[in-house]
Amino acid sequence: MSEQKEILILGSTGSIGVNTLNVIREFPEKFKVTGLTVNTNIADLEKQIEEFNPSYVVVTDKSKADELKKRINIKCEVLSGKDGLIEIAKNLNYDIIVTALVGFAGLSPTIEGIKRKKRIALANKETLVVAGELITDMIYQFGSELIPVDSEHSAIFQCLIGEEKEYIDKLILTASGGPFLNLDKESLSKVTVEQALAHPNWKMGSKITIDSATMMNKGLEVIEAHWLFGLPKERIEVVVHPQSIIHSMVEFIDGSIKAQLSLPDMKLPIQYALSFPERFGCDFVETKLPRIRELTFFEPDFEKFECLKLAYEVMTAGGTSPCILNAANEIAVDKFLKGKIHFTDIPLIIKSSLDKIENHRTPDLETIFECDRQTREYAEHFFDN
Ligand code: MN3
Repeated sequence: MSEQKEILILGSTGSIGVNTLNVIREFPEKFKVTGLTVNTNIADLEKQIEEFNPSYVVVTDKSKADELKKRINIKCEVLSGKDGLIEIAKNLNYDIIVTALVGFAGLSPTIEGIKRKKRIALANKETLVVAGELITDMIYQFGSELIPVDSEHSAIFQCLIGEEKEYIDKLILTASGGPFLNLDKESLSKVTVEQALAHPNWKMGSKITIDSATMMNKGLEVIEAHWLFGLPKERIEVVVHPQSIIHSMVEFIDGSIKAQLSLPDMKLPIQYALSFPERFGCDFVETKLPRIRELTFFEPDFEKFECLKLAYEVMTAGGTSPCILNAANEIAVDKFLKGKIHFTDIPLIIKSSLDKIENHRTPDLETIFECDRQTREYAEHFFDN
């Protein structure tokens, strides 16, 4: 990859978006930003436009988009709304689309990138969770490239280089266990938003941080791994590894295990998704193993972390049930963050949604959108009567 690659970042002011720009800043001769998108944060976007000079930006919130157009003398086009996201993915010049939007919103623009045979640097795990079968079929059909940005999946992707699929015995996803690893199940109902947001190892957005505390994040990652690497859930294991130094592992049929290690820093998997198959020299992190001293591993507690159990269950059910799980979880996490429900209500709402909303076996995109809408509506009003 000697020539300069053009990059479109969906969700440029979130934690993955900002780290992607941190990587791009280090390699001005390798990468150029052509498009950026945000929901509402036009203050940060304005600074990004100033520094990276994209030709197009999208602000999903229409009034904020109008405000941005008025406020500055920018040389780039400003689009708005969800249509704007689709339009930029469909028409802008770019080589790599980094999908770092939060939640389900990343699906439609990702599909546009796939149709254009672009490299998808996938940071939005919900895309594969809700529409894994559709997306993987399309990737195959259009011959586009899907490179994981999620640190666990990047680790597995790196461990698999030079290996045949038939040599894989199982994938081992590591989980930090989150802030409540050592709390007993009874105390979980009393935890506060502040406690849940205090992740021991990773600094991330609030939605994914709550998902880490419930271990739903790992559940979503198991589903993501299933679609990315084509293995059944029985061959995807979760191991709690509180130090977050091993980002994940692959065990091969001869019993040998490969792992990928480093201090936790999202810039590494992001950079690899942009530079692959090359590696670029950088000094973002320096992993001194004698300073870490100790790596420990535990089995996850499926009774305490019900969300992780539910994620494995929807993989058996298939169809739109992962979509129901995801939509109910997004609503429940939002309610918890707003202080409206208890931490332990999150799996309760998800379980009830899975019971109440119909599972469609082989859904098309329309069915998935409708299922998502229905579930949100149901979960939103769960405690109303
Ligand atoms: Mn992850």
